[in-house]
Formats: sequence, structure tokens, C-alpha cells
Amino acid sequence: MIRSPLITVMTDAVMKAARSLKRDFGEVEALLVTLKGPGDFVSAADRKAEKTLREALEKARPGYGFVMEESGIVEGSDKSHRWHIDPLDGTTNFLHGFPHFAISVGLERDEQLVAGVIYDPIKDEMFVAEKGKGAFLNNRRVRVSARREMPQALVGCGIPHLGKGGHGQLIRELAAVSVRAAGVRRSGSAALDIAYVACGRLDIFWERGLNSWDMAAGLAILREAGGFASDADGGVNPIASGSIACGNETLHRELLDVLKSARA
Ligand code: 2AM
Ligand code: CA
Ligand code: CA
Ligand code: CA
Repeated sequence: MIRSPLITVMTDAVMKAARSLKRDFGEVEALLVTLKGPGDFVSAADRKAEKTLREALEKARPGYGFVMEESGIVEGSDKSHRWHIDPLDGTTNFLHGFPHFAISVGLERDEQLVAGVIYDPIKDEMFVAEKGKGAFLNNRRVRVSARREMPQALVGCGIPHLGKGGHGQLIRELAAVSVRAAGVRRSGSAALDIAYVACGRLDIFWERGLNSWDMAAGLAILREAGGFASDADGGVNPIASGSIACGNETLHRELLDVLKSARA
């Protein structure tokens, strides 16, 4: 595990928010749930966890900016640092009692992602990375898988929710990937999907229509785990484009070829 002051600040904040999420997971019926748009739910649990994270991080690192799913952008006095926060990645799972969701906190310094923490409170799994210090799952160093062949690959993907569009493209891509791969999974938490690629549980993952808070921590962890990431069309910046394709070097390249064949 990394014991730097920065990672301690991040994991302490995340553990605090996780306690409230875990309590709320047991009482989902009592949560106030509102609709932000078609198929886009937010609950009191998302908001409470985000407030906890923001307060803890603000206290420990005053002046850093924030990009948060529920409260939006807050400019900081320190223009070089910004947190990217998803207080609950996998809200739809959470609200259905489906035990697969996470808190995701990434730190950007001078436009580079330098640290990431993703915590799954149900499985008590903490994925952590800091630039130059490696990627860890709880106390164990992790790396992307060494598989090189698509027929051996377990693949993660995302499916656009109601009202989002892009379903036709996903179906074409899914057809192209699933005829070549060992299996395809859709977990409902993009942050955990990227973390699972980082530790080799998934060999590759792609999804479109994501935001910086879904990917920032995962990208920091993936790079320290030896992974490769691009946007889903091969461009260099997943956060700018809102899509991601990732994996080890060989399978990431292969995934991009397969996705391209689905567009041709
Ligand atoms: P969320 O649970 O934080 O909203 C799964 O495909 C990914 O898409 C998750 O990371 C999930 O994050 C995100 N997602 C699901 N529904 C969404 C919506 N309505 N708006 C934005 N992101 C969504
Ligand atoms: Ca959401
Ligand atoms: Ca999310
Ligand atoms: Ca969320």
C-alpha cells in the first residue's frame, strides 16, 4: 500500500463517505430519489457522500478545485490542482440493491492525473495509485493482465442508459467484440470496470458517454498498473472525448481494431 500523505488524505475521505453509503445501502427504500433526466437517477446517498468527500478534501487540501458529478465545478484558488469526484459510481445498481458500486476520487495536477482512489464498500476493496508509486488493491500491488489473445479475453463494456442514444452503435460494437472474445460483462460501474482492468480481472473495457469523474481515478490507477488507455476511437484523451478503451498494450490495440471494424 502507498503511505504518502496525499493517499492518506484521499483514502480517509473515501472511507468516511463509504460509511454513509453503506448505511444507506441497507435502507434504500427510505432514500429520496430524484430524476435528473431520462434513466438518470440521483439519491440522497449520492449527495451525502459527495458532501462528505468535498468537506474532507477541502479541509486537508484547501484551495484545490473540484469537478463533481452532483455539485458541478468549483474553481479553487490553487489553479494547478483539481479533484474529480464521483461519490457513487453505479447509482442504478445501488438503488436496486445490486451490490456493485464505488466511490471514485482522482486528482489532476497541471492537467495530469497524478493519483486515484476507487473504493468498493461492499467488497471492502480499495484500489489506489499515485504517479510513480504503482497501483494497489488493498495491500497488494496489481498489474494489468498478460493475456494477448482476444479469444482468451474477458471484456467489460458499458450500455447507454435510457434517453442517452448511441444504442445502435453499441450493438454493432458488441456484436464485433463478442464474436471474438471469451466473454463480455456489463457491471454498471465504469470506475470499477477500469479498476478491474488495472488488476487483471478484466482484460479490456470500453464505454462511451462517460465524464471525467467516472474515469479520472481509474486512468491514474490503470497507468500505474501498466495499462494503456485511449478514447474509444483511438484518440489520446479519454476525458476530453468522454469515451474510453483500455487494457494491456496488445489487447488495447486489438480492441481498437475491432471497434473500428464495427464502424466500417
Ligand atoms: P453513475 O452511476 O455515477 O451515474 C455505467 O455504464 C456508467 O455510466 C457508470 O459509471 C454510471 O455512473 C454511468 N451512468 C449511468 N447512468 C448515467 C446517467 N444517467 N448519466 C450519467 N452517467 C450515467
Ligand atoms: Ca449519476
Ligand atoms: Ca459515474
Ligand atoms: Ca455517480
